[in-house]
Amino acid sequence: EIIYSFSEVKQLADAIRSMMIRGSGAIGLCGAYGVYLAAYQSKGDPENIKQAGELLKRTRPTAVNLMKTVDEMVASFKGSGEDVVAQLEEKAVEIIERQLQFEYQLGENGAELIEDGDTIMTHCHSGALGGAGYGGRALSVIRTAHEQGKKIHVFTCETRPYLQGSRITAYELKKFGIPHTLITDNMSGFCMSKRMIDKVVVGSDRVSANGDLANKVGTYMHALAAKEHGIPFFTATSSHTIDFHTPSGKAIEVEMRDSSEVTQIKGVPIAPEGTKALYPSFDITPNRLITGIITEKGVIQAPFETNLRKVREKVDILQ
Ligand code: RUB
Repeated sequence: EIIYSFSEVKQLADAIRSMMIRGSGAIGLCGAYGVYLAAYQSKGDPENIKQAGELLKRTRPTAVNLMKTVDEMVASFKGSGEDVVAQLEEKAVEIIERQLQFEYQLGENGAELIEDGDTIMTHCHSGALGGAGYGGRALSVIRTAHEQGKKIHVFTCETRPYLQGSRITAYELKKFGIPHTLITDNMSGFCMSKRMIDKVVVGSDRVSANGDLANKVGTYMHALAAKEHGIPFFTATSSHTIDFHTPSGKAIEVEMRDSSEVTQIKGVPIAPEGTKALYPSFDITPNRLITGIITEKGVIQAPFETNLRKVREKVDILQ
């Protein structure tokens, strides 16, 4: 496991932008700690803290946890000076503890949906509680089911071009002793058509108020295939990732990354020079393809707009 340490907010922002740190939960917590770091470095200068918050929020536009945790931190302090440093340290710890508690609880709720003998497909890396880095919802469900003694098998999609599914998810599954098979992103339709997959559980970067889901590009394609084959499709997320200010998936900004991340692998070209490429980092899965949204408050089903609103009433403090 790699431990990173950052002494400057700019370094941390670069690490989020360059995907050294990634995944919605993990970058959300980094946002919280980034604001604290700014307070520590500036000895509690409010203007400096606010500017650091804006810098952190500009790093990646799709995952809503980052915006929410930064805003929550910046709105939470009063005054200036060393007292602000102490206030923000306490707040950052509160946010991380809350997230861990949510992940534990949503893991319990989601594991109830998993049956003994199930094969579950996941996409990208939605890490497990206590795994490599914080954040993570899909693996929290999978890991809880495994720890309950259910004999499960996981299909993890490699997730080109960053290969989170093979580099990180397969690593964590191995670490937790959960049997798994690595597939490339384009194999899910084949595996579903052969009844090799019973359920799909993915993470989420943002869920809009009507239940549309933004998650790693490829998620939509898996959801379509799952619908075609009558395979339940879940997203595992905390209520913190539901964005009630965004009415539907159409309003979610999808991060477009540099095309060289598609035409090269670690700087080595894999396409003829000058080839045009596209890299939308996420896609939007419409709510009609989603069976349920697993949260720490329970599993939310259609009609999503109404049922998500009920969740909002219980968690208003986070919005
Ligand atoms: C990561 C990704 C993950 C979600 C949920 O994308 O799409 O599925 O962020 O992760 P990227 P988690 O690698 O581009 O950040 O449940 O860990 O928050």
